[in-house]
Amino acid sequence: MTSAKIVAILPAYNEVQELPLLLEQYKSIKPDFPNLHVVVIDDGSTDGTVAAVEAIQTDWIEIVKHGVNKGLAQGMRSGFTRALELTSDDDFIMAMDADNTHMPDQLPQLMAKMNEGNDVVIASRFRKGAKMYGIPPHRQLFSRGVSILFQLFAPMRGVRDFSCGYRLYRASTVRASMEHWGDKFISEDGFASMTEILYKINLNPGAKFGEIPMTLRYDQKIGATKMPFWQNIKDMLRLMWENRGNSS
Ligand SMILES: Nc1nc2c(ncn2[C@@H]2O[C@H](COP(=O)(O)OP(=O)(O)O)[C@@H](O)[C@H]2O)c(=O)[nH]1
Ligand SMILES: [Mg+2]
Repeated sequence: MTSAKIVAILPAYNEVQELPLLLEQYKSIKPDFPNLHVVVIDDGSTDGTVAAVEAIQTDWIEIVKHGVNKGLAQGMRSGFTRALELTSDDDFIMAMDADNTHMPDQLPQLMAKMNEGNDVVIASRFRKGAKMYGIPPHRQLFSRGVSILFQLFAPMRGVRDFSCGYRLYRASTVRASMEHWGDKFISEDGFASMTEILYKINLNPGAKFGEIPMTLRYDQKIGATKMPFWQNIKDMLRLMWENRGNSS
């Protein structure tokens, strides 16, 4: 059991089929993390996602509603903003997909790695021991290509998985970046925002990144991916170019 306060932010857009299953998993780890709080950011879902979350009556799961769809980047901005209201500097902010493919029971591993002195710990598809199920070949190629290219041209010490959204952050680290960058902490509009967050944090003096091997249950995904594939490739190549050489 850990008494650390952890706020999990779950950006969600039309996840009515998967999100309730994910929240069930959160309920099963809650006894080990009594100070765990979950914030779902509903981004104008039209499929009943809001009603499904509201049907779960607990004081540790809340929902922030956008009303209209504003995109993943705005989901993350809203999530971090709410998480910072709920945390102080010794606390932690976790983020993951809401599509029941990321496993909340990896939280103890993330915490252990954090306690080695890291500021951000990434659940990584590219560490020995990672397990991946049901990922389409073109997506495997894409994420591996991103990992290889970014490590070559825009490396960050300790980072192999630049695009996976399942991460644990020190609240103080997110707060420092938000205070420094303001609205520009996340300036990307789309899925590349997840990668941009790492580059911005990497500019904090002494920022340290760690990774644990991820279990990715893409086979549990019922609905289609929300990632605009070709747009994301363009955005990621541009982001890599903008960050070439100036990271460590
Ligand atoms: N807030 C918000 N979240 C989104 C939007 N599009 C996707 N997401 C969420 O972002 C996460 C990643 O999307 P997902 O379809 O799982 O991408 P994949 O895992 O890369 O195939 C999921 O939790 C989605 O619900 C959006 O427009 N707004
Ligand atoms: Mg996903």
